[in-house]
Amino acid sequence: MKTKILCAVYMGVLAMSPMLWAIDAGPLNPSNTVMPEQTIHASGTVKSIADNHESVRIFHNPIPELRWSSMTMPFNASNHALIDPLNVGDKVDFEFIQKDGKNIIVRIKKQ
Ligand SMILES: [Cu+2]
Repeated sequence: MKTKILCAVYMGVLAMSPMLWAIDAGPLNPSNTVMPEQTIHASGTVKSIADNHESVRIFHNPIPELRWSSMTMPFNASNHALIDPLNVGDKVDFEFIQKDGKNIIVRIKKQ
């Protein structure tokens, strides 16, 4: 009896795994590398700037694309030169990509 249940669970996992793979493989799909960069647009206020200019904390407005409500959170910069002109308190429009669990700003400008 127990074996039968375990077997059923195991088959269920096996049946699921291709779907999990498909979701997992999405960002690594080679076809994505030739697609134009998929960026997410947002706006907000610079709350703090890392000394090395490689990241900032931004209070961003809601981002419906990601179902994010407004919050203060860290963003990395693809290039620290993006951060150089910024000051704490600046209102900004920016675009970022999501990669390896990080939110990486690729464009940012003061409003
Ligand atoms: Cu956020």
